[in-house]
Amino acid sequence: MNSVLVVLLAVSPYISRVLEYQPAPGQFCNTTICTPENLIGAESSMLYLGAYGGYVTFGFDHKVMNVADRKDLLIRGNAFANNCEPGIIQVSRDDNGNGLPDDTWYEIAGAAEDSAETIFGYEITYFKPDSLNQNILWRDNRGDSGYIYRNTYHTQAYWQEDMDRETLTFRGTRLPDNAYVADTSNAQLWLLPGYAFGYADNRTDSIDLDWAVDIETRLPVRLDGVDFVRVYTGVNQTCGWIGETSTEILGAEDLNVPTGVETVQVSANPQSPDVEPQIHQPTAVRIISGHVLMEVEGHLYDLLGHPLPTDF
Ligand SMILES: [Ca+2]
Ligand SMILES: [Ca+2]
Ligand SMILES: [Ca+2]
Ligand SMILES: [Ca+2]
Repeated sequence: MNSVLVVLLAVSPYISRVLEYQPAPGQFCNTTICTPENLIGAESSMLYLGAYGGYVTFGFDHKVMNVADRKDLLIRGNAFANNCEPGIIQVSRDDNGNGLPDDTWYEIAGAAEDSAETIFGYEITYFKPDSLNQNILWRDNRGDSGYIYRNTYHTQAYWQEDMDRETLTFRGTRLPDNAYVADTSNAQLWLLPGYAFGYADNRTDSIDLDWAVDIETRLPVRLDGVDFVRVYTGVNQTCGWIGETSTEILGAEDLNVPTGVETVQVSANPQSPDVEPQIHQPTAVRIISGHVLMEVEGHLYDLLGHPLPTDF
């Protein structure tokens, strides 16, 4: 073989792009934590999703692989003990290859999947208030209604001001309310314990892609990897003076991509350095028997660029 193959491996474990962002109304709308670019890279910071249904969709510079017997994805939130605001995680493959999140979505089934209080096919509509300093009315597809109430701590508009819409509708799974008041004798002490696994902004925030299910049938699906991840606020609950429950996330990480690997040179024939190099982007990163490997045009290489024997 007389060619020199140079592989530029620009694999970062962190979010590289945000494709969609639509917060639901809430007390941090129209603030700096409503900036979707906050999620990108190793130095990512907080993004606010608002009340039930508000979401963000993001991707990486590679397909996040479902590595057998390992967790695959960590989504960072700002939860701490008894302050969990669980966000539901969805994943998708770019099946039509257009780089856009317009393919079939699957949902990560977390600890509340089998709860009798979990509602599938939940739909909520928020209504733009007549003036931006008013509470925000919502109605759902179960005949209930309520308000996202304003509080004294946040005085800006709770309805996204640069949005040219009169209503805002979200559809998804609604998790059981997780908040309760521990002490009514003094100031209300609201406690929001987390679910055991499977949600964002919930303390235990790493997931296995093996937990993905079909959104309609709730049956498990087998995904070898995903190109897009979506997180949406999963509870519709208001907690007195602390206001609406709203998921925040601070970034995400592919747990099976090593940090610090940016460029890899694959030399099929190091003795011929004058041959015009070919630049290839790896199509996947795989972990086989504990080894991190790149796949380029169907061939596997280690992270030093050495081709692996075909019988590896
Ligand atoms: Ca896995
Ligand atoms: Ca697509
Ligand atoms: Ca929140
Ligand atoms: Ca939070």
